[in-house]
Amino acid sequence: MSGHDHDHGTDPSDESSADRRNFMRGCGAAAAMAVAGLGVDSVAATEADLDALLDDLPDNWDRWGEDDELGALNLLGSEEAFAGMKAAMQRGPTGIERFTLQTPMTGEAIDALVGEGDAPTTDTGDPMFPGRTPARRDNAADARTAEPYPGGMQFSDDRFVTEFFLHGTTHMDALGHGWYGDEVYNGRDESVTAASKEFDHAVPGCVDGEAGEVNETHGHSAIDISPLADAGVAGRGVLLDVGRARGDDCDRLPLGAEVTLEDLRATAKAQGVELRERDIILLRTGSIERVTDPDTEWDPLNEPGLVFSEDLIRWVHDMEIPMIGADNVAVEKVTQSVGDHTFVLPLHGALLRDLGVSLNEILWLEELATQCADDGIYDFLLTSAPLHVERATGGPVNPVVLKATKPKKKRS
Ligand code: UVW
Repeated sequence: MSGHDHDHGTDPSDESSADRRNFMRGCGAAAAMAVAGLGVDSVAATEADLDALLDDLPDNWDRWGEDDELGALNLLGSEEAFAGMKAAMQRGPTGIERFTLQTPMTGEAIDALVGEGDAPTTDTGDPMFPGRTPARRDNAADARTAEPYPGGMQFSDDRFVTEFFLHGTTHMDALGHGWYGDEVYNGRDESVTAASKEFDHAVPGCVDGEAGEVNETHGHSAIDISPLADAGVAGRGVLLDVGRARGDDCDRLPLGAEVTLEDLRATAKAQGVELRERDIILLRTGSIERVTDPDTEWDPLNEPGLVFSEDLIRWVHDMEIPMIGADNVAVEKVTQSVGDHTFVLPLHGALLRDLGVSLNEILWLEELATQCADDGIYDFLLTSAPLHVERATGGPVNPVVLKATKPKKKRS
């Protein structure tokens, strides 16, 4: 089967589908990037380079105590929630609209992966970082099988029948999800990402990246997604629609476009919105919208995204930004040149690991952005919470925005 001539109706028992699934199963982001020519060996930077790059830049380690696992979300308290509510209420009681920001999971897109190094493309519907497989869902009960309970009620039921990567849809990263050197956020040893849990009977697990029966599973013993799930997020969100400010006819940035601090500032200015301390930043590039547009190319390893600069990191720190979300798979551009070196995902190091800033990826921003462009109001109340999955490195999320729109005409 060639690159893109599959459809959602492909028989899952089809041998070639199964092969593709097995090829990608659990191979992980690093392996997928290696296949795509972006492995550690193929780029100039080493671990020491990231240490050197970020050495003089601020961090938030110990700021909220040596046991802290919440990071910059500590900055979202009552006043920040009030700022968000004020933004939602700025045009009075009428016209407040709700927007949800999850990119839909089709539950049918396992055949997206068409060969070594290929990533989900426009016809799959489930965008995610290469190496993670879209999950397929199926009914466990429905009108074909359900037996009525006493009184007559019947139920449908369903579950994922293939692996569901917790980063494989709109999600928040645990602060310990990305690190460099041998320490994760707040100075904990990297071994917290690989804590073992033993079972006295075989359970489904992961053996060398492959699914299999195991007596031991692994997860985070700290800096997992749980603290973020328990705390939740509520604050003043600001949409920075760089896609509209700098983009093409469809208001999307081209593949590979770099988004700088200057772009964020210029976009805020053009939109007439003030960026305030402790704002949650939502960056729209237009990238994820490409996935659902059959006429457009999408490349998860070359999406438009935020790029590193010292000024950006200092600005995020000084502005006490608690969370940055974006409509791409990594918030930042995957590969970035800084000086003589190429870095892969350096902002995960500077923001997630060092500043404890939460990252929220694969957001669906199209409708929110269209409304903002229509009424010129780019700030709102943003609420969100990832699923509480113990020991997990990330959590699926469907954020909710409450946003003022144009005042409704009074009824006569
Ligand atoms: C990677 O791990 C590459 O991305 P994310 O932060 O989406 O989980």
